[in-house]
Amino acid sequence: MRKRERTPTTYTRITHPLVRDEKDGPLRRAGWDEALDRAAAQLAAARGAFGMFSCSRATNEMNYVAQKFARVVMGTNNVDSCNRTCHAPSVAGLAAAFGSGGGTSSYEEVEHTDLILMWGSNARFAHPIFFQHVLKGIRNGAKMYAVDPRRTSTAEWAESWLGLNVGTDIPMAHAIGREIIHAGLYNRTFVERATTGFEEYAAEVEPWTPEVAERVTGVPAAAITDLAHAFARAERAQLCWTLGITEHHNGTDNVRALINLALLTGHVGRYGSGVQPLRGQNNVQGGGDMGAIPNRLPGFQDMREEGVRRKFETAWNTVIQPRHGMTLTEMFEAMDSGGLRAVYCIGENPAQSEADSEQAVERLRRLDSLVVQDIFLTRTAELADVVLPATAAWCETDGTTTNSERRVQLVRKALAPPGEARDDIDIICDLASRLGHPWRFAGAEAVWDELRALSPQHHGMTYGRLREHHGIQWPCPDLDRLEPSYLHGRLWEEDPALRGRRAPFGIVRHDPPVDATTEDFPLRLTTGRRLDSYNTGVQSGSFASPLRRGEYVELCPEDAERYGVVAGEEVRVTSRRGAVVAPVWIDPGLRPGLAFMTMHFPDEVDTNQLTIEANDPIAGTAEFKASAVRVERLHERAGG
Ligand SMILES: Nc1nc2c(c(=O)[nH]1)N[C@H]1C(S)=C(S)[C@@H](COP(=O)(O)OP(=O)(O)OC[C@H]3O[C@@H](n4cnc5c(=O)[nH]c(N)nc54)[C@H](O)[C@@H]3O)O[C@H]1N2
Ligand SMILES: Nc1nc2c(c(=O)[nH]1)N[C@H]1C(S)=C(S)[C@@H](COP(=O)(O)OP(=O)(O)OC[C@H]3O[C@@H](n4cnc5c(=O)[nH]c(N)nc54)[C@H](O)[C@@H]3O)O[C@H]1N2
Ligand SMILES: [Mo]
Repeated sequence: MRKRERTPTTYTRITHPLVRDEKDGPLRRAGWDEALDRAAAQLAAARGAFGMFSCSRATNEMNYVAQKFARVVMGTNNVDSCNRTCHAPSVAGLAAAFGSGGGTSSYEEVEHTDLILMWGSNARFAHPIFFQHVLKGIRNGAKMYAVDPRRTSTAEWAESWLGLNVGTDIPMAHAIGREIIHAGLYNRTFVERATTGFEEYAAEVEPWTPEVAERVTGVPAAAITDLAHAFARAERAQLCWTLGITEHHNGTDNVRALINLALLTGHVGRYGSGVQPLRGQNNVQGGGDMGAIPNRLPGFQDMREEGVRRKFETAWNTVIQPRHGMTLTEMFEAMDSGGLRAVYCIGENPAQSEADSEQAVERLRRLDSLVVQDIFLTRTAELADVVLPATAAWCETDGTTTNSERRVQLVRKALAPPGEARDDIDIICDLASRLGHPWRFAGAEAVWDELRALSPQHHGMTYGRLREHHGIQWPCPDLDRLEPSYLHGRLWEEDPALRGRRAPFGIVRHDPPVDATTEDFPLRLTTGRRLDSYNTGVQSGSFASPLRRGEYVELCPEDAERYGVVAGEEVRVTSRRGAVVAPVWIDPGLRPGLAFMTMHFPDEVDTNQLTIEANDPIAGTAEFKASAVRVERLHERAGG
């Protein structure tokens, strides 16, 4: 257990390369040539056992070049990003239902809809820009429903808050689906025209009466029925979700259960109606679109298809592996067996962001070589053999990023990078050159134009047009017109020849969280975000603010009383994997039995020592949202 330090850690920018001469020796300053030579030699030695983590904070262009490095220079599809820890289940679930992994609507449509269902999402804190559109929608008359175990800041704006037990989203969704069917409110035309598997779905949800669901979810049957009727009767509805749905051992099943509700009611494929996962880091959508994922080439094209492979092989003058690479999760597992011996980590901090972080750090230590390219000296960088200082994508480079509504937008260089820091793309190209691939791009636009030639859904988006239209949503195959703001309008076509593929209902079953609550671990701990801080705190840890109050374990007043603890008191929080010390915060928006912590202050309180590495078998995402813990007093109070 790490001792809690009272002074918050701050990070400073890395301004020159660093190398380590011996495995357990210190990092020392090096010149660029020495650092790059060394990184190249180490990666060359690990061919066949190499993996790359790519940065969802950086541009599309950088992600395109990074995945090309993995595939062409290192000959592997082992490339992944933080999408694995957050929305991989959304991409998998959407792709299974609709054939593509993007959210179906646009932000503007949220302003012109009748019902906004925020499911497992604290957008008021985590998606404040999107939330402005939600507020406009509410002002225009939309009703918002919030489904979240905590009465969050988002829920404060809702017509109705459904405070369900953690990990009971499938019972909740199934009960809503059953009620819609029994009340005769489902959209027969759409179900018959555009979906498959309705009978099987209706049979699957049949046992979930509102009363049975109330017993499992803890939400009154009347509230479930009310939401079912409101959702089905709404002329237009937006179903938005985030990590409350995906960060579970069955996250993909959860996503399918929500998509089922949109299929049942026809709330998809029309202006104002759709399903939207609000993505995580600013360019995690784009990183995946650029192929920085193990199962897709740029433009979400599958390398198992020969035609696709041929196209890229010709363009890149290489051989593409015809099978999917390892996910981030699988790469960590392969570090145990020696199947993965070298990692090139660009703009990720897995030493603190992975579930069961102590195990993650041990695995990173065991690598033959770790090359880290970041803007700050993170805890992951401290473990590296070579550290390469990069420019910050959002203010020191040119390029594009893609947001949750699939909109590609330009970012422009506004500041000079500090010290010897260099552009991510230039660093990758210099490494590629040392490994026999003399790459050079005349700026970000040249990279983008190479991508446009290979990805039909981006083909029509020249930099000129992106400038002219203030960003363009994909798909944009043509240079002379724009597509509608929403996807899958074809599902509504009467003519089967025009309609395309039907969307299947997902037949999924309730499966409670892996880490069971027991007498020894009676509290359900869920983890997440606050408005004032960002992920592992690397980029948000350096400013002082009265809002940033550091880490706490948040409990409801009843539980604080039950465990004899008071606000501000330091307590020990223990799970089956580790223990941390944190002060108590009392939050009346929590229900008895539920505790909350963030992931923002790992240097002071390493929350991920508590979380469980129970992964979704389809997407590989860990169950960050459900661990079992106990809370104990550290000191006996006098007279207490
Ligand atoms: N300020 C800020 N903004 C951020 C970030 C940040 O660190 N700080 N990080 C960015 C990233 S990478 C991401 S992925 C997004 C994440 O954005 P969100 O997913 O909105 O954020 P979280 O707080 O992790 O989780 C959302 C909600 O899930 C609820 N929840 C927990 N368990 C369950 C459950 O079993 N069922 C349901 N229905 N809900 C549950 C929690 O109570 C929480 O309110 O935010 C992005 N934006
Ligand atoms: N307990 C718990 N743990 C969680 C979660 C949770 O809800 N609960 N959520 C998970 C989720 S959704 C996510 S996304 C992960 C986040 O996990 P990570 O991505 O590992 O964490 P970040 O702190 O976002 O790290 C981003 C890194 O990118 C660097 N960076 C920023 N811009 C640039 C750039 O332009 N170039 C380069 N080279 N580097 C750059 C930053 O300095 C920082 O080190 O955490 C996961 N872990
Ligand atoms: Mo995320």
